Amino acid sequence: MHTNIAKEKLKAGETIYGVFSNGVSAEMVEIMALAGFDFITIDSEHAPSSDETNRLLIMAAESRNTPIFIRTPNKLDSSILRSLDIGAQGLLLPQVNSVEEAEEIIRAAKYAPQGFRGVGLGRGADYGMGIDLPNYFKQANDNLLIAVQCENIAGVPSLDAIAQVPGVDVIFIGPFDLSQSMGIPGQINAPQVQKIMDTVLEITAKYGKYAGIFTFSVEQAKQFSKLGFRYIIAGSDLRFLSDGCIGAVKELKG
Ligand code: 3PY
Ligand code: MG
Repeated sequence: MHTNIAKEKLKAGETIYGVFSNGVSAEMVEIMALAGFDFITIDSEHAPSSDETNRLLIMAAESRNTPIFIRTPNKLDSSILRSLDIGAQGLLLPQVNSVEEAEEIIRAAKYAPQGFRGVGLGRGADYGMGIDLPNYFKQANDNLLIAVQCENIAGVPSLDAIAQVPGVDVIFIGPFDLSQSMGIPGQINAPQVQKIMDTVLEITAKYGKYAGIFTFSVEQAKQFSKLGFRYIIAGSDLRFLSDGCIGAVKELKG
């Protein structure tokens, strides 16, 4: 089992910067890892990648010593279990709007005593080869980095309780869906959206958890870091590719 270096960095006080893999490409995963991102998150909520492909993307990231997480397509126990069994070191769960949902996620993701994760001993457990079984369960629980998304106004009253759930490490703002749920889609700098960002920063600080957020802009990522966000996803492979293409064509053709 690989040590979750991204989680270690968080614990050591660093801000970690990640990137979404939406291109379903092992090569792009390797490039992002070699560039030095702290972690990569396969976006199986939005990208057309399923477990069969995800396991290859995970192997690509591991070959470049970079932690790789999965944003699951939903909050089902089976999606959580399959992502972990193929070797994801962390999860990002969309639309977590109640304490019950957060508790169920932890039950599905952690072995006893914290939860009831099904025991498969697949690739995430080195196929059961050479592992010290009694220690494995604890190590797997400790290694995992769980981020739940705050991206719906309906979940905001539950944030305080969600942050207190043991095993929830990060509350991660999805600014686009959050603003959409407030009737102002895409207006991520609107004061009412910013107010919820402040709330997430306050609540995570209060309970010793980490605040996370997504942005397409490197400039904004730096500002979020200054505000206290510690787990920042700054763009995606497809976005970097499209920016690079647009820039090159502009240079060539004016
Ligand atoms: C959102 O902005 O809704 C997100 O989920 C970003 O990852
Ligand atoms: Mg979202």
